[in-house]
Amino acid sequence: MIETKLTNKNKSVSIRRDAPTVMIGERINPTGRKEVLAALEAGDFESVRRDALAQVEAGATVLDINAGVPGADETILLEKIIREVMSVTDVPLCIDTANPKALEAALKFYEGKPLVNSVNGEEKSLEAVLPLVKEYGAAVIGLCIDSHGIPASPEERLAVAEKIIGRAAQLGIPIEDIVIDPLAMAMSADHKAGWVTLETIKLIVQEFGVNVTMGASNVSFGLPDRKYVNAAYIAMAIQAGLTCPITNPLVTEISAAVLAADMALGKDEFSMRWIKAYRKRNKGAGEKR
Ligand code: THG
Repeated sequence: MIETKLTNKNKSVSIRRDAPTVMIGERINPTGRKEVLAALEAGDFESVRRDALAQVEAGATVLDINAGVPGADETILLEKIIREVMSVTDVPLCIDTANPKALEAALKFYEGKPLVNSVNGEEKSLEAVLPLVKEYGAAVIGLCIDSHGIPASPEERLAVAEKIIGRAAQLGIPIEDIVIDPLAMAMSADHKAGWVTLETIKLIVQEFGVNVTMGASNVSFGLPDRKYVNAAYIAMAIQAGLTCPITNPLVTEISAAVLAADMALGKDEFSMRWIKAYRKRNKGAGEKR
């Protein structure tokens, strides 16, 4: 069984298909969230610290950190946000940046093994990111996209994953340190988008057995009542082989769907995790059925 180990100074997280799903908290991301953008532009890091703590409290065991504020110096801002987050929690981090300079600066001071988000199948990306992953002993997310764009078919997405895994191997990066992202896109824009991603996950698991992540909330962009769509979809994706979704654990429908999916797949002995989460949700509300 392939195991991806991530660490921070004091905490270690193990991602594997026979263990509970690892939720990577998505909320520290100004691209996806207007309030975060406004706070960061104002130099206010209180909301970042609060978001970090709240996501961990809600069950995230890794946090995605994205510092993409237009016009800001990403190298400086990414380091600042990571330090702020690490001042309140010690879960391993997923460093979400397309900027190799900002990435390297973060890898330099990070104490442990982070998840680099991300590399893709384009030469430029492979050449910039994989050597850094090797040098700093990190794990990395490989996106199923290359210079031709996002492939339309599951087979073509698999081919991009294969290319990334092969190039990593040439540099001595072990397969367990590659986490593949099949790419989740808006189902409202393309009625086959959800299906293609699920089929890609199945192929990747069959072929490589590697861990699989994705921006699981992407599928519901443009739809009303996103939480129900996200909850159903994430459970289906876990059944297909998703092991570490980037998602919002504060949405109860989503975190409950993850726990229920894990239980259905034999990853929750005596339903302990489900019951523990139930008690946490109903803290102070007395016993309820
Ligand atoms: N793959 C990988 N990394 C990724 C993505 C991916 N990183 C970024 C993104 N996609 C995942 N992160 C988010 C963050 C927020 C949202 C979706 C994905 C989101 N935000 C709400 C919105 O835009 O409507 C706002 C929520 C709020 O304000 O609370 O949906 O695919 N490897």
